[in-house]
Amino acid sequence: GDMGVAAKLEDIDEVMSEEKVASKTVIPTPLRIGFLGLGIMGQGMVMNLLRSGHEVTVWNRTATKCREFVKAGALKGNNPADVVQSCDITFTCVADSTAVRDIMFGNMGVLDGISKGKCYVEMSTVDEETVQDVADAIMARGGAFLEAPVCGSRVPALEGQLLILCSGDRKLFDDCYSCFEAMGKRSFYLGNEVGTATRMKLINNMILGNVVASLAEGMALAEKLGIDMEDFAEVLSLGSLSCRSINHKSQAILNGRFDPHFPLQHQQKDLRLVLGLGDSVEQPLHLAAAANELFKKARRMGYGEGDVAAVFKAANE
Ligand code: NA7
Repeated sequence: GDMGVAAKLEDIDEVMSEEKVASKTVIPTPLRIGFLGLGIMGQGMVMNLLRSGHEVTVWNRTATKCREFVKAGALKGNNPADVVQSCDITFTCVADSTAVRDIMFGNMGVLDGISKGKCYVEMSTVDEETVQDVADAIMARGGAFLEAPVCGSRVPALEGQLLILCSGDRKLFDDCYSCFEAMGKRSFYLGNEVGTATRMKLINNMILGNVVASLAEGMALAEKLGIDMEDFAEVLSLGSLSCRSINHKSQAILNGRFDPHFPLQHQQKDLRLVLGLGDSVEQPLHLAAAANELFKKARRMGYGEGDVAAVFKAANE
């Protein structure tokens, strides 16, 4: 292929655009904000809350991850209960339902800090039963609950460009306005029924998982047929399939770079959860079922903490 274009393609590794971050004008709520979970997503989200002038108290299971945020102006909570007690609205964004339940129901967990009027926003993507249990427990103590799973990975989180899908307490959604402005490019209120937002998020990620699995198979086939991979990635990026996911993931596969933007184990979790949703209404999901097996294999091969693009390793065996 053309050298100039090929060289440019190598730079497509997703980098944060300072422009997108700087162009925001958010008027921060005076409410005190708590944030539990400083993983790949939480880190970007908290930085944008701080940058826009919110008062944020953070907590993470591995406490060392709090340091950078305290330097950037955050307060540090000793445990989830402590954060909830000292804040008006507490957000959580952690790995999976085990993490959500530990933080909620564990010793000095969220529930120990909830009293009448406290607000809790669950931003992790977990199964509906867990979301419902969390919502019930919060509301039984007089708290308000909103589920707010997000679409977007590491870079959109850093840029404040997430899509925030919400269902639950309408007033709480309104009170989150400036926080959602800081973290997202759009937020949606999808109704008061718990589970609605998670369902939409899971279907979005099902399509994403199918696309990435298909890309991985396509690139594995191309390699076996002796097709020039750089040319192929370039063709993909110039054709109608060109989008952030295809472009970034094809570059990751090409360069064998699987540092996590969206951890593969979370993609597999989302596929597993969406297959359950399909079950519940007898909707066949042939492609998602096949993609799930491929991601499962990649986990088994040790790529769970790597990027979703590492599913190529399973496809290319
Ligand atoms: P990461 O980068 O894998 O981060 C996971 C976070 O979850 C991290 O803060 C972990 O704390 C925390 N975690 C995991 N297990 C536990 C338990 N048992 N108790 C407390 N905290 C826990 O995930 P992402 O940021 O990419 O994704 C977060 C969510 O958004 C997820 O649902 C995605 O599907 C969407 P640690 O630092 O390991 O102590």
